[in-house]
Amino acid sequence: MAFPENFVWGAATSAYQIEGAANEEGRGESVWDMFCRQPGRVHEGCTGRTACDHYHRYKHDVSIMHSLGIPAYRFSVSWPRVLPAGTGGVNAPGLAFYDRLVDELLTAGIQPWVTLFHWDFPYALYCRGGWLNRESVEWFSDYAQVVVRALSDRVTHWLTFNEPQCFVGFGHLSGVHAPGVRHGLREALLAAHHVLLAHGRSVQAIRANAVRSPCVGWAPVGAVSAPVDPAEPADVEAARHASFALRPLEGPSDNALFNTTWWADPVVFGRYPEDGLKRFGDAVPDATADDMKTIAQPLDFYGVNIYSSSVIGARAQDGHPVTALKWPVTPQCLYWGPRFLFERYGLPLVITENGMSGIDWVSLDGKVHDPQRIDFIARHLNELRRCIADGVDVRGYFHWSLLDNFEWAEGYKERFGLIHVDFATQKRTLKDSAYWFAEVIKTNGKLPADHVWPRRGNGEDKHVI
Ligand code: IFM
Repeated sequence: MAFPENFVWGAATSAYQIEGAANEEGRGESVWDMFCRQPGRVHEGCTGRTACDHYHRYKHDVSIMHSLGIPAYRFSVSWPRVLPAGTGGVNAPGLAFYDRLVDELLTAGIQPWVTLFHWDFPYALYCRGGWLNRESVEWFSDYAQVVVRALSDRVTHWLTFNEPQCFVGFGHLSGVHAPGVRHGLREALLAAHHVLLAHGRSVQAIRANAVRSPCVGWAPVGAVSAPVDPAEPADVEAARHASFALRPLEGPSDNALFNTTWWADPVVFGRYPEDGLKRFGDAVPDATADDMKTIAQPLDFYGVNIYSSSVIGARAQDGHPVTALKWPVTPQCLYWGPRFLFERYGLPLVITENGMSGIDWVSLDGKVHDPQRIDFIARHLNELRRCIADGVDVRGYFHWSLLDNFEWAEGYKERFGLIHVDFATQKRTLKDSAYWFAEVIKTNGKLPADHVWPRRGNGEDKHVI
């Protein structure tokens, strides 16, 4: 069985993780530039200053996508590249970069999916209070307007925020991501409220300014759970409950905002969840009825980033495989995650990120053999296909990531790409998984139930492009 007709296959990246050119052509600083400068914050003191140098190599990167037959590409726009001070004057060369990128993609037959915010908040606005300042709502929607006016004659697919659970929770509560502040819950919840408002206002800005009819979503974390024993109704119910409950905090870098409902209930239902209101108590910001109405703008799809799930049930699970980043490999997350989200929120879903960090390097034969990534994708897609067959409306799958890139506080030690990047030379080498994913796309995901190893020997087996 293949995936549905018109199912969207793609790969995803984000601006700060790949673009580099941090000090070029008028780009302003982001909080990640600031964070990377602080000793001990990022593994080995790495920065996104050069990253994959995609700013200069985007044509090449698009040509690789084209050669692989990737039909859709999700990338983010860097707010401080477009508006160096976060508000006010537009940096024309910065905006022109995205203009060229969109043209290049369309010429290659690749559909652009544009994320407006993937964590690189303008430093200048951080100095004005950042997300704690209620003005951030208007700063963001003004920025959204600039981007939409520039690109929406060609771009139709828009996402507002990537993983607010992370940039608010890790950035403002546990402090392990930029801007690296360890606020209390009250301030973090205030920042969260402003981000939610900014989401709503930017959806309005997209719809009001788009030249071509827009398809609008977002890309939160899918903090989901799966049952240990799917045949056991109590396990399924426990997993469903856990998927929509606040999580117990397990360690010092945990953040209380790493859950689904504090974010998605306001966005879809226009209200904060009861258990959160109870648990967070008087740390919850005052939210007017108007605020909640603004937040709950109609969305065309619910994008969600799902990498893993907790596995819940009466019987304890005895261990599981892990990725290089030690994230549990639980392919059933792409069955139960979308299923539970669809049940609760009723919106068409798009898997906007899924993937794994592997121990990948260029072998003596010049190739990058990453059988575990192939197996990972195959297992996850099998689950996703089963989920769709059971009636869940999932419209697309974007692999994270197109390229190995700057993995935030982990620097360059984690490799999530379908394409290996040698960060010293910027040489791109297609991993086995890239060729295999190309087959997946070509056959619309018509995989056998077990995994498929890469097919070779057709003369197109050039790993280095
Ligand atoms: O690299 C990140 C991405 O920026 C957001 N989602 C998770 C990925 C892997 O950690």
